[in-house]
Amino acid sequence: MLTLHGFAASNYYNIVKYALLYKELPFQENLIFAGSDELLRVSPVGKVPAITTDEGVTLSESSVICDFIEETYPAIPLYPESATERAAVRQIMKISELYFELPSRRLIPYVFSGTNAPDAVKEEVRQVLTRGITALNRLCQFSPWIAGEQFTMADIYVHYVNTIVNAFAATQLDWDVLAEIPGMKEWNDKMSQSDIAQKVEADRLANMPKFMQHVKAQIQAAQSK
Ligand SMILES: N[C@@H](CCC(=O)N[C@@H](CS)C(=O)NCC(=O)O)C(=O)O
Repeated sequence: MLTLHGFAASNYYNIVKYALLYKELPFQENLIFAGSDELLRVSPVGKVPAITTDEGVTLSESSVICDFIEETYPAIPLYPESATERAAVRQIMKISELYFELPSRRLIPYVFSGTNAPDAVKEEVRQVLTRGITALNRLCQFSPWIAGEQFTMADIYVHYVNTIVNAFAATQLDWDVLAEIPGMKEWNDKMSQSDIAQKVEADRLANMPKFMQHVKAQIQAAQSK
């Protein structure tokens, strides 16, 4: 059986978890936080998520895992059939990761330590997000799904990217980033109502206290060095 390694408070973990649930694949979850030797054994850079396949192979990087799951278990598809349309789906995923998720993620340490990000960092984040907004405004269709008529991996990916944009960029920058893309908020709300999204969210909330304890311990360890 597939094993999904990581923790439910992670948005990247939840992308893969959602895809596995959507495809109705049996899998077990192995709770590991970042910074552990156990995680390094399954994820070469020590990041969540990672999976162990049925053959015992370990894989990391959410988009790589998404591709592997699709290619290995195509019965319930999450990508269109045509190569061009598949590339369009991956384009949305990649742009949301590079220009939405990663800049927003830069603000996480400030939120966790209860400090305000320096203006220069905020400005840099704002500029990258602005490029993301322009690109996603061109690419997202919301008709009714993000890449068109078919529900795809891009719907899952961007939904969990948006959790980071909302939780960190929107709060630190006092900027309703998603509102800059007409249709994004309505689509995002619709996404959060599915049974799978609700299960993933319930698991995330259940994992939060343990995760915050882990973050606190890491901050204390760093301060005592
Ligand atoms: N590019 C990676 C990013 C994964 C990632 O940043 N995961 C976070 C948890 S949400 C993590 O493991 N952070 C620990 C660290 O940066 O050391 C992916 O797509 O899987």
